[in-house]
Amino acid sequence: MKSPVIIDLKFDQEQVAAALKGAFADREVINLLHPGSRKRDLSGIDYAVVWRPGADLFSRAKDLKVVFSGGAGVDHVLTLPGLPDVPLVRFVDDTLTTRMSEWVVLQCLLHLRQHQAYEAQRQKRVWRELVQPEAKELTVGIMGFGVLGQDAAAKLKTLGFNVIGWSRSRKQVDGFETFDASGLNAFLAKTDILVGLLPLTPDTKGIFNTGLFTRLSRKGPLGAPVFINAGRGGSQVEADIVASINDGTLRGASLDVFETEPLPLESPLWSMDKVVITPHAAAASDVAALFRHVAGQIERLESGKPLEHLVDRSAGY
Ligand code: NDP
Ligand code: OXD
Repeated sequence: MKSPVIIDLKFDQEQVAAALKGAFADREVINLLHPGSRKRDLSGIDYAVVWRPGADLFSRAKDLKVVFSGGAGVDHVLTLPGLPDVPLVRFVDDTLTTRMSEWVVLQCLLHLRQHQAYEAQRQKRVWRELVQPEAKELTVGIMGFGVLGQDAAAKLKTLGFNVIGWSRSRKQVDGFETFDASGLNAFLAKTDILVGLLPLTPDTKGIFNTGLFTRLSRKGPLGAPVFINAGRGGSQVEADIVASINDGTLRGASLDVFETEPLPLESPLWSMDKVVITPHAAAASDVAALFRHVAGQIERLESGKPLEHLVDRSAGY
């Protein structure tokens, strides 16, 4: 008999219910957010799909063979108490990648075209044209040149931006200058718009701080550099972002992720004209696509093929 799949996703439950119709057609689905499944015996079940699961999931589901993350990032899964030592698969899918690239491209264009400054002028009914450099005059440096970073890079390049990438190991990607971890200073010195698409790991925690911002290029046509982050909030030091914008080290920022989410009401970031804020919504997981991906991986495993998108636990992503 085919093992059921446990679903423990703190997502919009209407979306989950709609996506579950027709998903996993040939196996039972146990949605733990259904009140009826609270007392269900979860022993003997092989698979769980999780995003901020209940604290007792792993003590109830003792026989899991694979854990699937409901998102691309797995920092929230790796820190779960009782996480079994089984393969952990993250969510990689065009639906998510495309959304992220849309967000990154949008933010780069907003800063290139000085949208925040025009918005401030609009509020004061000021009619004044600002300097208008071309995309090709700016270098976008992407920290985190993985699935999302490389797709965003390709799309930015078609708009004319010069794009460079930084990752732990050096990547060979046609058409892009790339840097490995040891090349950080050289990478930063060339970067006018910094895009963070890094996972949160012990190595990337707090990496976006004043010390790093001061090493960015100030030679671009807009002067001070811009910081854009949609990786994880734990990688940024928000007090440093605020101070760096106030003292001109940074020209502005676009932030989708925060040290504490939701962003606390008292955060000074909320009221800064030069900051664009979105509520961790750059690339939400499409639940139907997530279930297709999980079903596909289960099919692979059960037909003797290796799982894809496995997380390297020692690296933390
Ligand atoms: P990948 O694993 O494909 O890419 C991660 C990249 O970061 C890789 O290039 C990796 O280097 C690099 N990296 C990791 N650690 C370091 C380090 N210490 N120093 C230098 N580079 C490092 O992940 P994705 O591109 O799919 O996703 C990236 C992150 O985006 C996710 O982990 C998640 O946190 C975030 N995310 C945010 C969303 C949102 O809505 N805001 C939605 C989806 C994801 P290497 O290539 O050498 O391994
Ligand atoms: C993710 C996210 O990791 O939405 O997928 O943040």
